[in-house]
Amino acid sequence: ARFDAEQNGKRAFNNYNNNTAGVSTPIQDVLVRSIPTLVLYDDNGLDIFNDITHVDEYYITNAEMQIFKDKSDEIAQAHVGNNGVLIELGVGSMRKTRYLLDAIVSQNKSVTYYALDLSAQSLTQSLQPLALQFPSIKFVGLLGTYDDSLLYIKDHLARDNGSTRTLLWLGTSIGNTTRKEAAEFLERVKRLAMQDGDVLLCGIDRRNDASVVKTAYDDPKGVTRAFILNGLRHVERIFGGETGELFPLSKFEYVSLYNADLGRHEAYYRSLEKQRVEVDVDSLPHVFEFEEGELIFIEYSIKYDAEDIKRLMDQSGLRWAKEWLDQTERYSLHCFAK
Ligand code: AVJ
Repeated sequence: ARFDAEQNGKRAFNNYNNNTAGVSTPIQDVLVRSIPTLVLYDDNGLDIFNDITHVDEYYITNAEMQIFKDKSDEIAQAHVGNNGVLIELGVGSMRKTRYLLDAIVSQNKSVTYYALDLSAQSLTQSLQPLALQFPSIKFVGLLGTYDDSLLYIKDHLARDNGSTRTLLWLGTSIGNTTRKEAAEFLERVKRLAMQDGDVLLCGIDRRNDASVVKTAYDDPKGVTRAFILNGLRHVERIFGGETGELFPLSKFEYVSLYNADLGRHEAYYRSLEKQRVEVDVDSLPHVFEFEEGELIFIEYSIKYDAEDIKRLMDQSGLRWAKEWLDQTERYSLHCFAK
């Protein structure tokens, strides 16, 4: 299944225009316009995100890695069946997946590993070295969106006698959608891709100190800033513009806010001056006008405490089974069961 980022981006950006289906996020009781978060994840954005995972201030990656390093034996023992199927929603860098695969192989289990991603390039880059390192594991790449893959799993991965599925949704990817959307997504995962006995291992960032979160999303080296601003380059391409032509960096900046009450980091663009951006939408000329200082929403990174997780379980119908914390207790890997 192929995902057409250009088409999707265009469709979604159109909503921004009439502000109906586009997200509106209340900031100080003002509704702001928004650009779909997805524009951050073009090939260049995926590369910069990979750089973020090497930034010390972005504690999330190290925390999750440490959990897999310490707990993979236990996880593989209890939650990966022999002749089982592993399905990772979004492959990312696979640095932590190695620990789990190591444990599986040393327990002499044979598994098939399905890795899903939006980018063919990152699927190939991630899976090729793993296939060499773990010859006893069968690797299959799935190119497409989460929802494409849930349907694929439902239709093609009929579960034969007794083997179980272990789904992985790591890296606090859940944080990019609202709490309501996250619960709805988990409900679909449960309904379409899980059967009794299957589990979903879900890596989720906790509601940490505001200063810790703030530094993670506005790091001193500016890697996060580069990641967010790259979204504007992608939007320009979607509109057929040249680099820096429609949204020059002299006229927009990155704004990072941590809303501790709501437990979420919010990323915005700020228009540095009053300006008009002229584009074509479906071959018709269209003008976007921005006020000086106007914020344009681009991304949530939503955090979960124990109460939030409980609500997520109530709303999705999944059953909470277990959790593992990293040493700093900032991050948790949850095991949800059907
Ligand atoms: C890919 C959603 C896990 O929200 O922590 C990192 C994306 N944005 N820095 C996150 C992101 C800015 C990241 N996720």
